[in-house]
Amino acid sequence: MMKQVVDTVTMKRALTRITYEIIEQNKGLEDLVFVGIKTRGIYLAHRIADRLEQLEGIKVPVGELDIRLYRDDVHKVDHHQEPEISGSDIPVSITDKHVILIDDVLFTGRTIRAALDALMDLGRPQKISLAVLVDRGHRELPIRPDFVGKNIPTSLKEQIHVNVEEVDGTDSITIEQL
Ligand code: 3GP
Ligand code: 5GP
Ligand code: MG
Repeated sequence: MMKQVVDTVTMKRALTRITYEIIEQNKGLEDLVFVGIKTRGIYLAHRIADRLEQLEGIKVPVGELDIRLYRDDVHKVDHHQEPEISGSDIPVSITDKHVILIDDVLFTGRTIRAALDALMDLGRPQKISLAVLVDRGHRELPIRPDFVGKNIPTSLKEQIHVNVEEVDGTDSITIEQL
């Protein structure tokens, strides 16, 4: 069973609000680097970068991290496996920069932990923040987002679907009962 919880307009507003929050909290936008996490986080990172350019006339570089679970069983309830980095493409040095990690869904926090590891290997950022479109709860590590589109408390039997126009043909968020 699928239930839509966020429609197109609301999702665009949430991304715009995150963009304003990033602008408000960063005096020197020149030091920012966005890093999107694998598929949908990358699209969201580009959306926020485009919006920020419209609003402030500043182009923030956007990089990518590909983080996967060791085993390909994302639909199982057992999430206690360590994600690993399977690729990165970050076009600028992150040393002394303020890196904002951007992902679609924050769940246990293990993906972000792996992302932090990967970033530390790539350079010495001055600061790392986290922006997510959805925080679905169930954290297993002391990781919290700095920018949140929507808090959606879930049960472990539910799965969030973040649809983005670039991949799914529409912007929306739905919940599926597994
Ligand atoms: P994404 O790459 O766009 O983020 O992990 C591969 C895809 O599976 C993800 O898409 C994500 O949307 C989806 N997914 C749904 N539930 C889970 C989950 O519990 N863990 C992970 N890693 N991915 C999930
Ligand atoms: P974590 O590592 O925090 O447990 O999970 C975060 C990663 O897994 C994110 O990159 C996200 O794409 C994916 N993920 C976890 N749960 C869900 C979910 O319910 N829906 C979607 N779309 N992705 C999820
Ligand atoms: Mg994701």
